[in-house]
Amino acid sequence: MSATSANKDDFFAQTAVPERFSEKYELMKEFVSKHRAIGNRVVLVSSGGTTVPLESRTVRFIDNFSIGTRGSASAEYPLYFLQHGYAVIFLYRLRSLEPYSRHLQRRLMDMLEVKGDSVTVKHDHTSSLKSILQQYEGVKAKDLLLSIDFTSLAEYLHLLRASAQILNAIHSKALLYLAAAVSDFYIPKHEMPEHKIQSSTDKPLQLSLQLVPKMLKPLVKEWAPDAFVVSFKLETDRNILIKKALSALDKYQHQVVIANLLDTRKYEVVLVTKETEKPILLSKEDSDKGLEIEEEIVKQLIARHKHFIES
Ligand code: 9Z3
Repeated sequence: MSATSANKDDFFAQTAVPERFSEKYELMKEFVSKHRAIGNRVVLVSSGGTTVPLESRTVRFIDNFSIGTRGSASAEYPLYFLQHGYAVIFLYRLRSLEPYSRHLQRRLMDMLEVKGDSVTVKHDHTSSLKSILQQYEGVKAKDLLLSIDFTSLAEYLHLLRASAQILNAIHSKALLYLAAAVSDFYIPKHEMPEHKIQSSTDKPLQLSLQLVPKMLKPLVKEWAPDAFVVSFKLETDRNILIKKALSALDKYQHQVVIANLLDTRKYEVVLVTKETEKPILLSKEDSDKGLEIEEEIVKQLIARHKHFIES
């Protein structure tokens, strides 16, 4: 596998505008302008992994580990803090976890039981289910959540650019929370076979991937220059994590990097700014009680975003 790099214009030129793009664009535009009119802040939460197709008529693709726990959990918390007046665009990988329904996805079968002719919720799950449904209904009634899906890297980046440009209309009231696990490598359209790669040639498969241009740069400089931007840095080596986070802040000049390690990401992150490094930890005890680290991450960010807007 070898890799060379392209610039962002090449990338967008080499990748077709995704299906249903204009419909999604209009939904985001309408959502932002509605919340702008009532003075709400809007947060874009990106979530889940991107695929990198190996064929135009895609049978195979490269993927990554992310199932969107961070993004889907985080999208719920600004809504818990309704007094902070946030609406959420949830840009997520299709079939990854989603806010509210994530609580049911793996447990639904254990929550229900058959009683005579009907299906009911088991007694010990009633109150948690009721609370999730109430929160969800409140969010729906106030139209505070817009979910937009993507699958491939190209779809994600086209939608990221569009949403950032749309959000710039609300200037500093926009918060971009980029938790999606985005591929660093891709195969440009003109180098991709149209049909399924054949295995009958007896030769090992050789792939040549290009480096995806770093989109944080145009995002901060051109697409949403007034927004509060939070990126995530994922590493597996603790020794380079903070250095890489600081280097991203220096290169892209945005506000915050949340640094996390693959193995400990649910219990430990560091909120890094140019001036500060703030560890956020979730104890085993709190985790056993069902608490999540995203609540504290979002609390911290809401406070910093408030300060950013005021200054
Ligand atoms: C993250 O670091 C997220 O916290 C995770 C969440 C993807 C680890 P899960 O979905 O995991 O809850 O299982 N996201 C950003 C990862 C990323 O692609 N960052 C790039 C990098 O580190 C640049 S923005 O270079």
